[in-house]
Amino acid sequence: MASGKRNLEAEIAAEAAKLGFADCGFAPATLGPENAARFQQWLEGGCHGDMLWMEGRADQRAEPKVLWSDVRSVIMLGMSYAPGRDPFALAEHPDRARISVYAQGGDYHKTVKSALKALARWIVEQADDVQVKVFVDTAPVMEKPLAMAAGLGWQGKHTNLVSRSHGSWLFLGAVYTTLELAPSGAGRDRCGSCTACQTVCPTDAFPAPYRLDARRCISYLTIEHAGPIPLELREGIGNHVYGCDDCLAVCPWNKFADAAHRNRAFLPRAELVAPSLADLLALDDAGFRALFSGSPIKRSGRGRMVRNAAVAAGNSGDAALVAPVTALLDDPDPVVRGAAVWALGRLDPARAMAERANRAASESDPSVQAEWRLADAPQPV
Ligand code: B12
Ligand code: SF4
Ligand code: SF4
Repeated sequence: MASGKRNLEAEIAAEAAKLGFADCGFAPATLGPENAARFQQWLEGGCHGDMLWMEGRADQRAEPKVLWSDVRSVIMLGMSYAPGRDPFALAEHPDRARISVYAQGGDYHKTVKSALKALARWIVEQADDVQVKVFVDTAPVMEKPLAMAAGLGWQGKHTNLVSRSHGSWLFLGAVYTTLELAPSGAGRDRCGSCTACQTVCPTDAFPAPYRLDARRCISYLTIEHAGPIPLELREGIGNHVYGCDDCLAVCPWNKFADAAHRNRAFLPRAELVAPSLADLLALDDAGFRALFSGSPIKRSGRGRMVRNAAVAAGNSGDAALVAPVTALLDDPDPVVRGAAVWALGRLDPARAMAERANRAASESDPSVQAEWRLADAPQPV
């Protein structure tokens, strides 16, 4: 170690860069009452839908010191997943499924977590009695406001962190530590008069800039939400089958993002770039597990993916999908059967009527019965 006073912040940032992080900053271990009040308002408005885990430990989520009283500083890390392709490229190919950029490669939870752990190990070796805890995504930690406080960028009107160097394409991770580190200074909002993310949203999920109603967000509907997708939002989903990037992808700050900075773990897997809806509709459990092994999609299960593919098929206007959708009318999962009824009503109303005569009376699940009743008044694409 060189003699003289150490610049531990610079050393940590250099170590983070070696571990594959694109950015690193330091924040005081507090988010303050304004953040807590906004978060509380969001919960009280029901914007979290059925993500009830957002309510549990809300006080710890809103304030780092409530989660861990010994924390003195927060180190925020960003890892780039900047895409090499236009995320809108498949919007005009309704027979193909759009998988959001973040889910086309390896699972970021694993990649970011293992890099955070390596950084934490390095930090505890630098001084006596230093304690650290690492978090990515699933812990009660508000990563976006913390990243803004640590100077990684600002929370854009789409609510995600925007970086001047990496646009909207950073995964975030946090290291809470007992070390006193000099804060980097908070990021400044550079959205200005831009409203691109607000107007592009296909399901109108922003009641106001900087505020997202997750219940209307395609990311929530296709990944987090377990039951039937609300009828009025199905059309807006288009051919998105897992997550959505539309509000991120239109952000003008992405022009500074370079796919060369993308961590290699997030290179897209060829079979997840433009999968055909017909193939996804035909997935059984084993096929689902094989296709999505090592991907974050695996966690959501086959039923949700096939439900989403059926909704996308209903939006496709593609007569070739009538057969695979019809096959799903006998699926053991009622959520899949229900989505298939809706899709068939859109793709081939006459066939839907014929199938209804054969099946509606013997259907035992109330949600699927409701879909058959709706199929009475089909809305062709
Ligand atoms: C719950 C969650 C979701 C939910 C809700 C999203 C949301 N906006 O809250 C759903 C399932 C919809 C979702 C979707 C996505 N998510 Co998500 N999600 C989370 C999670 C677990 C918690 C987020 C949270 O705390 N929400 C609560 C709300 C209230 O917090 P907030 O958005 O910060 O709200 C603040 C603003 O509204 C602000 N505010 C209100 N009014 C005003 C006014 C002004 C002027 C200002 C400045 C601020 C402001 O105050 C609120 C409190 O601070 C985080 C991981 C984590 N632990 O932080 C990942 C996380 C936010 N998700 C992430 C990603 C990548 C996504 C998707 C892009 C995935 C995809 N492609 O489908 C989409 C993006 C959708 C979108 N536009 O947000 C990344 C974002 C990285 C980044 N650069 O910001 C995170 C950080 C995960 C990670 N570790 O990388 N997600
Ligand atoms: S992720 Fe898609 S659906 Fe969700 S807010 Fe952004 S544009 Fe809207
Ligand atoms: S699209 Fe425009 S308004 Fe939305 S986050 Fe980016 S700069 Fe801000």
